[in-house]
Amino acid sequence: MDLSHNTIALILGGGRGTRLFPLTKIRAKPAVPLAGKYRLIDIPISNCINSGLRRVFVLTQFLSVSLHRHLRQTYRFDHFTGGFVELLAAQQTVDEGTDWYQGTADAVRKNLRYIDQPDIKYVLILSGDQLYRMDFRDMMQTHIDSGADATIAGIPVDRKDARSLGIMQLNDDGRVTGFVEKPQTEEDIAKVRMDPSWIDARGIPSNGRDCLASMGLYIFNKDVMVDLLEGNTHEDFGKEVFPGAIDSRKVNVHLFDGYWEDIGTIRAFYEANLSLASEAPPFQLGRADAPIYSRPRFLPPTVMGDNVNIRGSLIADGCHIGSNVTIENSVIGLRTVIGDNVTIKDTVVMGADYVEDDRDPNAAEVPTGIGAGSTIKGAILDKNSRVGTNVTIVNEQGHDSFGEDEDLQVRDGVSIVIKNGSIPNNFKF
Ligand code: ADQ
Ligand code: ADP
Repeated sequence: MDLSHNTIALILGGGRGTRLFPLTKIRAKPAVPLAGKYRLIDIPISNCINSGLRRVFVLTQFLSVSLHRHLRQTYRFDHFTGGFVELLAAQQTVDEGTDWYQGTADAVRKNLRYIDQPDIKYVLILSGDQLYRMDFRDMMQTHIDSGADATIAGIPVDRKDARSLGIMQLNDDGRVTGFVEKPQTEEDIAKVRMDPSWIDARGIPSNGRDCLASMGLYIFNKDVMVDLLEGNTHEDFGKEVFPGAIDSRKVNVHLFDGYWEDIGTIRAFYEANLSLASEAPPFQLGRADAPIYSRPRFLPPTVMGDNVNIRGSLIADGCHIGSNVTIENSVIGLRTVIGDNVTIKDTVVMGADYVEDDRDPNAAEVPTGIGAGSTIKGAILDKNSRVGTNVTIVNEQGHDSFGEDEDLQVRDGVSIVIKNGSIPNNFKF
């Protein structure tokens, strides 16, 4: 199976970015840092590369400088492969109406001219905020074997998870006969639930799961996709395109049962980062046969002082960690500076873009990183944030909100110091 010539991938890089706010306050969602040294976009692009697919468009709202730089510096294919990773930003499109992509289908429609090339036979549509590893060649094989017009990747889920996903009903041949986007009532779920024995019969232990969810990953025959999107105003694949298409088109499912997480909300993003840092991570970033790629950097190894206790954590390159420091179940991103006597638990520290020189007379009062004597628990510290000395961020009272312009905010119960945010010495929260 060779995807290098006839298939193009479109990665949906995010709408208005409200669910991951404030991490998306000043950057496009695909550029949000993940696991200390990657960015969200590295996951779908790595899956494409590891599947032999090297023609990739990333659809995003803003022409984001940092995202563009990351893609340009990371994904360089030699010109004999014809490979590229290119950004298509909503604000650039010339279509009348608003600058924004109105939804996933609208985003693809507004870029049809880039996809509708004679040598392209298939279009693979991917989500930009999921953590998983999939060989898309397997999915393409399913698609071709079944002779479908479109194939949706599907995963068995239980009823609790069904409410936040597109749920499909299939016939015995694997053809989709019902599709309900995010069914909210038991009645709606009952309309599309599957018999668990159907799932078991296909070699996947159902373990009580009786719903089949769309993973938001689709393969379309290009002509069918153009046909489904042109001449209408359908905004979303899940809400409108698939529910409308399943009667007239042959839509099939490719079953998947590996690790797969939607990390498009603060809570899910936070938990996925911590799970990668756990002693038995459910997802391996560095699997030799299918690694997750990121920008190569030439950073020195991390330096640590005396009596540093680290448990279940990821420590990226270029960090300076002082003495008497405890780090538990946390991610410590590139170039993080941590002072003496600091305790960090259940926290995602994204790191910094530069290391500050403390001899600089113009240096800010609070340098980047975490000052001596501080305790941080249950937090995300975005890039280049500055936490002073003797600061406590534990949110014991369980405050759940702060203004959108504050440097410290709480979302989904997670304290967040925003990018470039500064927390003064002795601050307690
Ligand atoms: P959701 O994740 O809720 O459900 P959606 O918000 O449409 O769907 O996001 C899908 C992907 O497209 C995400 O990566 C998102 O960032 C991106 N996206 C959203 N709006 C966009 C826009 N205007 N421009 C560019 N990108 C945009 C979908 C399906 C469900 C399925 C789940 C699986 O609709 O059926 O179960 O994904 O996660
Ligand atoms: P984010 O993680 O928020 O997307 P960026 O990638 O935009 O952050 O990085 C922020 C900073 O990194 C920029 O303000 C800039 O100073 C610095 N930087 C890193 N690489 C470069 C580069 N090649 N050219 C210019 N600035 C760079």
